[in-house]
Amino acid sequence: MKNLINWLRTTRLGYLCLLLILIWLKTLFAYYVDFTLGATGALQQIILFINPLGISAALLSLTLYIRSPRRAYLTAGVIYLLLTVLLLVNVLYYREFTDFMTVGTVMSVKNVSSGLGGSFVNMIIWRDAIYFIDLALALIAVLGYGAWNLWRFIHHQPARWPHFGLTLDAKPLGYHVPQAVTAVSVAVFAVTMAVSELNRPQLLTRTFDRNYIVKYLGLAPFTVYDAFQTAQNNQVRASADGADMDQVLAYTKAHYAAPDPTRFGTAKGKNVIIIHLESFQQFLIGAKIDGQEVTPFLNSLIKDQNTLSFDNFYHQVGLGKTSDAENMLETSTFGLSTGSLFSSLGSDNTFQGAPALLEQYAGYTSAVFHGGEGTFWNRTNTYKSLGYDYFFDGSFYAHDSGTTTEYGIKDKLMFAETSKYLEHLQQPFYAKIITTTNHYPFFITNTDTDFPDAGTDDAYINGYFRTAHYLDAALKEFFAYLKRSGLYDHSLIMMYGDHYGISNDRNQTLASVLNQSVSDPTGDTGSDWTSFDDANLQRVPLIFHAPGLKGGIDHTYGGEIDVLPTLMHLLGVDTRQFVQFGTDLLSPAHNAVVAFRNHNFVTPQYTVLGSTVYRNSTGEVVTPDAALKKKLAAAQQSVDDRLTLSDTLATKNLLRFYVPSGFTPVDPTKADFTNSLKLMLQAEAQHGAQSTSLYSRNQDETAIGHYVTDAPEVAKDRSVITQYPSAVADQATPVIPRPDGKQLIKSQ
Ligand code: GP9
Ligand code: MN
Repeated sequence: MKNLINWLRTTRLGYLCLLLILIWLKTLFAYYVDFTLGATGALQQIILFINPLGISAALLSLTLYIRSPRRAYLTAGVIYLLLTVLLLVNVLYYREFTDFMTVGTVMSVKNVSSGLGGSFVNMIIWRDAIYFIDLALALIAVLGYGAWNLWRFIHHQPARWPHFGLTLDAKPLGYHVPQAVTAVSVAVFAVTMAVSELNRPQLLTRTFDRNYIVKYLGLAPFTVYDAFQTAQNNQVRASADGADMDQVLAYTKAHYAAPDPTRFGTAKGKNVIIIHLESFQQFLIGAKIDGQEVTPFLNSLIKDQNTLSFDNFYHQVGLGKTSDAENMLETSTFGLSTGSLFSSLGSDNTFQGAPALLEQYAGYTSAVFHGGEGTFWNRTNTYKSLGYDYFFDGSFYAHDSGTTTEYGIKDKLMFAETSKYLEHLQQPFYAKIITTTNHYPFFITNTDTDFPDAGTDDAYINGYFRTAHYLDAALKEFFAYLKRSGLYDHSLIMMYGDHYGISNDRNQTLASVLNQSVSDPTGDTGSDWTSFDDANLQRVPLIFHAPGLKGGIDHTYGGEIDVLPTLMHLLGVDTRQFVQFGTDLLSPAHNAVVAFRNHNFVTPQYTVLGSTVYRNSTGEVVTPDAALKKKLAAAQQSVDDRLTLSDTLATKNLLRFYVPSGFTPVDPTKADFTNSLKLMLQAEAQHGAQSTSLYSRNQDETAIGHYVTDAPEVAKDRSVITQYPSAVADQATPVIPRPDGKQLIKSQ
């Protein structure tokens, strides 16, 4: 034993072994504690156990070729540091996204701005010390030595270097030792690859999901593989031509679902107000904490006879989360299998999005409102590509201290401030309002809500119900305003939850609150919790409300991909020639197989997760007979076809080869979002007596006086919602003369 410790301490190979053992242990800790890799059977367990070894050893062995001992030791330390950072970043990322960090995500981080950084720090919990305690101690030692050396320098004493109990091994290694070590490491890695290929054929060519690749090959090979894929993607685009588009068109034409004629056009000509309910899951509807309804307003709205809502509606986002939801809602094409489509393709791809389609086929003006950083998820660029006329980002909102939470302006203020812009939009308008308060870390003060704490030992779950309650209260105020101002009579309001707020690793704690949740037929908690229960919780609300709309709770199975055709048909816009992968939820021909981004799926009867089939009504695992197998294979095919074709469309940027008849492709360079207010007011002025904005219809009177909110910031100073923030106020002045010379736009 003593000899072994000495060997580890005093030889180069020993030092490398030490680092290898440490990174191996850390990785195994992550595999078993932080990641859910789903290794089943002895073979998979063995692969999982040894897969961190080969690649780490191969990388560390490279330092054996460095002759200078100090440089070799330092390089090995740096490699160890990088492997640790890769691991830790993935642990944190996984905690939020239940997936691994991809090169695409890293590359788009500059677009995603600083928001994720803030969340990342919030993600760290005590046990993460395992990953960096050694590095932290080393850093402290280095700093300590630095200070000591300064003292020694002043006192004319020679410097001393930290040695961490190691002795630098100055002996150069024989010529063959480095080669032998590298060869053995590579061989270990090759064996893991070969065994993986046997156990899971076509692992890399089919890329089932990231979990699989990490489970079989490890984190570092996954990252390298992913980088390679990204580079390849860039090439793919260059190789595309019009013939690829024909294949997509053949599919979407063949799978077009004609609208139910009794529903088609029933909301024709109405304004569309889309409210993006951040991180809002279906289980919130009807849920109670301490006997109090979490969402009393939405609960009553759903019962209203003018409300059409769906209770088997799933989010289908991938890693792009909010941006994936937005992309599906506005294009009826899927997000990417990796990263965010908005971030990676939003600036350059050709889109045929809802704002442009509704403008060109139904005369809508479009605007999108988000009270945070405009660059987040590359929104500013992507919204231009989608054809939005105006984007009111955080710079158009009062961002005084106390008015914001992490991702943007607080929801109550968001709706109130949005209203003073909304009233200048030409009608009919298509307006999307993105809420943010109900976002991880779900923080809200007692001044903003008095809703009770759910009392679990998970602060995020407790906060989630409180922020959701706050959002519900904000919606109530906004609806009241819409009614008082008169906008309500001419509007179709659509609300949807973009994705989960509570990630899968928290669901068991959540289950104790939901107990026999309506959205989980099994009522599982604790040890009988399964992936089926997780899948059930991926339901999010989809709600349409308009005076005169035929309401009811619709149990049709569907997902975010299906919203655009549903909405367009309600508005009376024919979708036959558009490239859409979803189908109208109200159509008799609707495809009720709901595809998750990882190719798992849900049908009205079954939930298929990998190779496991669950019966929806009972949650039990079923072994399909021949007939069911055939049915499920067809469903899987439909899922794969849609996802694959949608991916081809996006990665090859195929829409540049297709222009629907009567459509003019969007020119994103024409938009000037920093001047959104100015341009909107100019348009209002230029329309003169023909202007259809609420403000013009009210004889140039603002309706913002109708806005009632109990937000404490407004109680203190109402100008928070009635005045333009100083950064954009000059866009409303000087007063713009109307062409008929009759009246002037008044600034508020
Ligand atoms: C806030 C949003 C946050 O609107 O951008 O994005 P998410 O983390 O939910 O994807
Ligand atoms: Mn979101």
